[in-house]
Amino acid sequence: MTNRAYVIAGSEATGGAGIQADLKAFQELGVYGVGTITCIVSFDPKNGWGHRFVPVDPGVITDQIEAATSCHDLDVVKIGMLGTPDTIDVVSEALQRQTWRHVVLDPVLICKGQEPGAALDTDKALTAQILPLATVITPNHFEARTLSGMESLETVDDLIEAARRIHELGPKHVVVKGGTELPGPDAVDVYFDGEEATVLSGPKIGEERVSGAGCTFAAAITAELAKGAAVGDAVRTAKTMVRGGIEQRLSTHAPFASVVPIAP
Ligand code: PXL
Repeated sequence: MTNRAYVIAGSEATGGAGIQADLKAFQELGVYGVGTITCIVSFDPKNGWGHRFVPVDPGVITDQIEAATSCHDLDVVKIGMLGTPDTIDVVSEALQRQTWRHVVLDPVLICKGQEPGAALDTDKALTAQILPLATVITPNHFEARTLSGMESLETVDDLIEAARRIHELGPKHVVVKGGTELPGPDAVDVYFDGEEATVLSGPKIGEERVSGAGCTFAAAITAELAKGAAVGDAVRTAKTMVRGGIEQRLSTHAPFASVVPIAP
């Protein structure tokens, strides 16, 4: 296991999403994972599993990044949940201290249980400071609508148009995930590489939302890129992995199941 992959993301205390899912996916795909924690999310079982969110002190985030990047030669990084404008400031600054072969951005705007628009300043900072550094971005339906400025995404052509618009914001490779939100029997993703749009589709596995699927998808892309895969191939492997992970999902005492990252 000589390839190393890096993730800067939040901790999610149930183990289903966040950096816990990322590091499992890295391990499954045979890369050595290095992680920096930006924030701690603990769903509250006494309060409808609502979000409890604590940001890590920006200085401590900087220290973690310093330790990770000084200890290892890292050239592929996944960015997951950042959570506050202060965190975005320090992560953006740290990313610009070295060159990266790939920065994979999972633009986590809100998590399950959060109100849309709850964090508008964070969304704006992410778009202004992190998006231009990303080489690959993996927005879900909601994030694609927000980032593209499109009112609704109902068809595959809408997903393609959203991917084109997000591409114009900086990232060379855009994967828009239709997920369960797009009407129809299939889960459809669109991969746009700046020239060509490729539609990746497979039957939906129920309509239930599964925690950690998006995290695992971007983490799997990151791991494959760390091993030297081309972006299109990495995206296809990630889709297969998430599909298997949803099929084998873990039911929990929370109102959502957890994806189980398993190498395809
Ligand atoms: O699934 C998005 C996500 C990412 N990262 C963390 C989270 C969540 C959703 O709950 O808590 C830390």
